[in-house]
Amino acid sequence: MPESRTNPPRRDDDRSAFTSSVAAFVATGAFFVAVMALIVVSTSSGGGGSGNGVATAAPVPISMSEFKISPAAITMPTGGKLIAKNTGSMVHNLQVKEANVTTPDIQPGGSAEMNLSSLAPGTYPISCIVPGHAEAGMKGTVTVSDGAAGGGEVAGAAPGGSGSSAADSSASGSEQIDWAARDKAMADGMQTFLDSLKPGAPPLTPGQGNQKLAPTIGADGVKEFTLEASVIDWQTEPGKTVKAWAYNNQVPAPWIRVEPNDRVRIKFKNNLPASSDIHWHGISTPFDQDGVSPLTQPMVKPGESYTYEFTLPNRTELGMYHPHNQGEVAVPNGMFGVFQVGDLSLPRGRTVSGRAIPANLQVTQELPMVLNDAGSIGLSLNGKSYPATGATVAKPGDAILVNYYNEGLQVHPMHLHRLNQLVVAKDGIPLDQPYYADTVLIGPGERYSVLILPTAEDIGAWAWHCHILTHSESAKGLTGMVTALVVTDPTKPT
Ligand SMILES: [Cu+2]
Repeated sequence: MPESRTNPPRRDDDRSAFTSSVAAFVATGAFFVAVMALIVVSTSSGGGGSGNGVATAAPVPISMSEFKISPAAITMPTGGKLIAKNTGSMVHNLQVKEANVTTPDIQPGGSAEMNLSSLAPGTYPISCIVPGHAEAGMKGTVTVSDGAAGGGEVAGAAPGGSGSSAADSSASGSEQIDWAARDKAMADGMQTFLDSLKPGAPPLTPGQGNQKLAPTIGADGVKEFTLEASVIDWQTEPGKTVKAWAYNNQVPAPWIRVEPNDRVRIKFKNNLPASSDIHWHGISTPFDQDGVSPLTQPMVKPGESYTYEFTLPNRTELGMYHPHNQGEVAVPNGMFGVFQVGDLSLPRGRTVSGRAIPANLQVTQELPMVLNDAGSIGLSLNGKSYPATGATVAKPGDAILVNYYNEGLQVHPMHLHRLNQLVVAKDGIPLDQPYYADTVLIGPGERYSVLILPTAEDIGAWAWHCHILTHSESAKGLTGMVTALVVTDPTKPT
């Protein structure tokens, strides 16, 4: 952003540079809140005719968007119908299991009627059954009343809390958004995040993924790795512990790093409640090692083991490993890891968009950034949600190589403030024409590799987040897919 160039960090003392960075970061948060206000206004106008005097026979409207059902608690008369409207930007559906009714997939802007006349008076769960959407918040209840005519009625707070967003309440017109409370939540979350970045501060949550897994060398010289899958307790953010499906008790799974032409043997033990397998996504394996049961191998049943063995090609590959069997459950729940073969070749000594890349460029840190958005893990970077995402710390002259891996169900435009990202590879394949971008869109299954080259002009704590704003903002402040790049000032003690 050009404006920020006119506002360099102050240099009074070593605290003030940090404080001014913080101010910039907080100001960014305030901007997000303003953007969210606009979103709230625009979605509520699409909320589908509230203030309705619903006649007994008229279908009761309910709207679906990312990722909520509004109202989350709806009341209707016996013998009635719901009309489910998709006011979001993705495909959704709605299921009332007890009535044995599920709408077809509804495109954005579309709607579908649900005849719930089979339901006796009572309260029943409803949800969108597009994988991951219920977990992300698209669930609620329908209460069938045998009294007078029902109608769309908003319960003040949705069960579970996270679904009760400002959009719910503004759609009803019956409740005011507590902006002051939102400001406080934003500020408190930021304080927690910034405190966690102070030197010597303990991590906000126990457990860390992407730990490099050293091979043992078999008697035949093959590099051997052991991966054991099980359900574990995993803390994604302070106060939130989920049931993660994990390899070797970590999310993301261990980072496996090998070299071109290596022969590897991976011993897999399945302690999950479900059958599984391991697919080596983006890695060139022989057909029978591709890990797609029951196409290329038998399913590995709970309690069983299975061994993969293959020789890697003579080139760099940046892949991921995850189950293919029951993948839509297992992967969002945490079963994903980096499988890296060799080092990417970088555009050293080249000039891209007028900016010269040093011929002697050395990568000072290489970071996987694994994206997820569903299942028990939810909106996260490397298995953690803000404020537990931590920050990447660098100094001017460093070269940070970030490999994004999208193991989620949605696209994520990853935006880094101020510093452009030099995109050097797609899916681990070096680009003949590297390019700079401030926002890199990563679809499910994709990998993008970017170089970040901070200079002395870039000192500060820069927000780095998914720019689908509901992936990085909520009524509770910054959330989910948010981290920071902290460029320290080498002339100041830390
Ligand atoms: Cu996103």
